[in-house]
Amino acid sequence: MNAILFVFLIIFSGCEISPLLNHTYNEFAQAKKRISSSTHFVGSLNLNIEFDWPKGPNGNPNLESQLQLIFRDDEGKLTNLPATHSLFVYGWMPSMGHGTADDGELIQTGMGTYLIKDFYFSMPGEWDIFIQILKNNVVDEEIKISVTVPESTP
Ligand SMILES: [Cu+2]
Repeated sequence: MNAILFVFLIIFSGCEISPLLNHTYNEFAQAKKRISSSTHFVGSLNLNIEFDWPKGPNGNPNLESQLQLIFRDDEGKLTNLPATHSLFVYGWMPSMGHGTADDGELIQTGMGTYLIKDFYFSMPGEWDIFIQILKNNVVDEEIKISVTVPESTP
């Protein structure tokens, strides 16, 4: 009888505190808010960011890279950042602890569409791109995207 109760308690408490279940739930909640597997969800704005490279990424410091950020609502509609908000994007190489040669210049190219041009990596390798969402010039949310940067991208 004691043995049965013991097994019962293990099963019961296991269900209640399982980190696996919590993990699955969080993944599910996140997946529901992302409009596609290639977008990143910005919780503070309830918007998705689509991230791509119109040019590069180029690890050769003499070759320009360009990043494009496209913001969409949960129905996929292009959406501008609110007037109170702005963006700051920079690159960082975590293994060596340094930044890029130039983090470039951000311009808006269309509804919900932003381009960072004149962006120059200082070398090829594993880089993190940080997208900071600022509200009244204070960082409200930061999104990190890890990229493998080759010497050049044809
Ligand atoms: Cu480096």
